[in-house]
Amino acid sequence: MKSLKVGIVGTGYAAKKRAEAILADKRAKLVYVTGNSPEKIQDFCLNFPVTGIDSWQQLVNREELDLIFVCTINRDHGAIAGAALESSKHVVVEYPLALDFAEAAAIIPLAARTNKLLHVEHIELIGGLHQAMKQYLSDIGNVFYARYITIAPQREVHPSWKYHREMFGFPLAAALSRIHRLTDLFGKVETVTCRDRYWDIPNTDYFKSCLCNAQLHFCNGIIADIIYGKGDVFWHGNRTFEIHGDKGTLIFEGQKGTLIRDKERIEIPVVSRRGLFTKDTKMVLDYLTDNIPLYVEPEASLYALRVAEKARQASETGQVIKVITNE
Ligand code: NAP
Ligand code: BLA
Repeated sequence: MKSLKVGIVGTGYAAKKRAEAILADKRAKLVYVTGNSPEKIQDFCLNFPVTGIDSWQQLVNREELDLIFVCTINRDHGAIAGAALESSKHVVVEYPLALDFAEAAAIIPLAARTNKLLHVEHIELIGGLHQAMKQYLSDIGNVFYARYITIAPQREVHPSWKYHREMFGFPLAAALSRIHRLTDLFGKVETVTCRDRYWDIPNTDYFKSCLCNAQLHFCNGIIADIIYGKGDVFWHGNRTFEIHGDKGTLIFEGQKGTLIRDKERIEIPVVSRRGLFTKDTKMVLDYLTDNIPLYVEPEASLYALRVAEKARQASETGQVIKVITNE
């Protein structure tokens, strides 16, 4: 069987993981890569057997390519994914599909029109923590409250896209997995409130820290808090996901999971976060070669993005914002 010819946009962590996975799989062949700085493109080509190209506009129009991985900064996802679909390529894009909801919503029909795959990666769904949450959810009775905190202290913040308003985007659209984990578990959202705060680097679009705190009110009555923070104002990291039910509580702190019921405290093993890009890449190739369904549809990602957009509106206005699903 002919192997799928692959191009990658990006040279960072996600791009490297994709390249490793493609090189290890006979069903695909890594052909081209492009990125931001010429030095990083060159480094990438020294580390992997691949040809460098100057720009993503050139890469997405290469006749011979079948499949494009979009692994660059959030600001550019929508434009690149859209152009690649227009050029009749299968597209895999790291979340978010686009930072803007309307832009993302316009890309999904392009895939149907060209009869190509559009896969928005959501590795958090195939990770150990989420799988364990799903497995044990029925052990805690009726869920009424959830809280997901990710705080990442950084001692010296250098200007980078992850600390830039436009390139990173609104934190809950950028770090979309925070909302997506919750919508995957609890369904549709009725209303959202949110507050955010930035510690800006004066006279630039860069910041040194940010904090974003949203509360989602689900249609089934569940309340969920999302707390996202990073940067040099934080002195203690925290990655805690807890779900409270009327029969018990599930708490995951880092990789350590516990189910608490009556006097019981049951330890829940969680497999490591490593290997998820490899798993995602394999599932994409399973789909393209054997039609095996993928684990997530772009519409689910788009819904999370809608909630993120409403959270952004809530933080701008200080109001409770309705998430209307039939807009
Ligand atoms: P990364 O390691 O920082 O790589 C970022 C890439 O974007 C590099 O190729 C970098 O090139 C390029 N870039 C930086 N600034 C740019 C600019 N101003 N204009 C154009 N390109 C620029 O980031 P990453 O972790 O691979 O993340 C890539 C994407 O994957 C992001 O959308 C992220 O949200 C998503 N994602 C990542 C993970 C993860 O585990 N890392 C998980 C889920 C989703 P230079 O170095 O040459 O500047
Ligand atoms: C998500 N990780 C992300 C994202 C970025 C990074 C930019 C997307 C935005 C977000 O959801 O926050 C970047 N993650 C990093 C960096 C480190 C890190 C620079 O852990 C530095 C160590 N990602 C990795 C590594 C692992 C990893 C080394 O770079 C695991 C060993 C996993 N990152 C990982 C997972 C997600 C993610 C599983 C999905 C988010 C989630 O779990 O909710």
